[in-house]
Amino acid sequence: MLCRIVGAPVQDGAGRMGCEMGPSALRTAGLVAALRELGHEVEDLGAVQPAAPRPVVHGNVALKALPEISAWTAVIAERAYQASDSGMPIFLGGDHSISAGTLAGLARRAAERRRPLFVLWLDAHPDFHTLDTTSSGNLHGVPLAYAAGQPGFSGYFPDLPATVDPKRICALGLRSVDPAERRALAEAGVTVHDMRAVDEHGVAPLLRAFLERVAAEDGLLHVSLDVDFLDPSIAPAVGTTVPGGATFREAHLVMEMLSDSGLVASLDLVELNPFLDERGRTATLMVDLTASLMGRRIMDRPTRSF
Ligand code: 4U7
Ligand code: MN
Ligand code: MN
Ligand code: MN
Repeated sequence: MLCRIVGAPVQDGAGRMGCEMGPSALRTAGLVAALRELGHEVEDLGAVQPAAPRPVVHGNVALKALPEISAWTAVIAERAYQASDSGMPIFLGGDHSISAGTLAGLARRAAERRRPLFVLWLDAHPDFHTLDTTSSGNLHGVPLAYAAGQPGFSGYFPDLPATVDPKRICALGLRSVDPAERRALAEAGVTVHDMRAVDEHGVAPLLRAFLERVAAEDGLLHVSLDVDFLDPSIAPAVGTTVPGGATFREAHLVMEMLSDSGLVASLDLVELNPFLDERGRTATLMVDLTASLMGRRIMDRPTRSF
């Protein structure tokens, strides 16, 4: 498989600085070597360059860095569209606002190919705020709502040539959902598996049911992995830690099942804040999880099925 690495060193969408060092830390932790060891060809497309922000004013005075994130979204969307013309793009964040751009570009690509785009959102949070409902004003909390065509982005974020059907989104690992998000997710029909569901059923049947839907529709699957999907005890390098996250083995199992499915077309690795890491352990874990997703196994398995 040809892996195409795209850096998106965005940090203005998060509440604190540091995510702009994310791509660098993931490279330092050996991402490219890990992919090559698995037999993949790797093309490093370098970093997306920020575009000049144009002034935008919005009624929600809490919003932070709206002109900057709007400008980033436009350039990332264009790059994501280009990078998805062949191989498997891997986007290195950057805070999660980069997914406004990656999803916009990938949705455009999927529409052009007449294939349905599915999204697996691995995160403590659904990031399903609109510009009107966010009270923190941190725009890493809005990308999924934007890409899913929720109201109120028009004129502030780039217009979407194609949206992601909310019924083709599965959010897994949630444990911090704001009231406005809860309502919007239910109304839009997003599949939501919170940590309670993971505790009750285990991660495997929840993920398997979603993968079966993707396979049945011959979909393209995008995976967006927020560091805070993981429990903070194993992944401290994130600004928005929430206790009770995925364990080491739960996270690897998700990646291994995704790999076996053969359905994953693109990946975001986001929210890594290297300034908060402990001797690179979170960056290393993110690279190891990516390796599991790209075929690394403990033991060979006779049949590759999910
Ligand atoms: B992340 C939050 F209030 N919902 O809007 C908000 F809980 O990309 C968190 O998932 C957003 O890390 C987290 O600020 C965004 C908060
Ligand atoms: Mn997120
Ligand atoms: Mn999160
Ligand atoms: Mn976060």
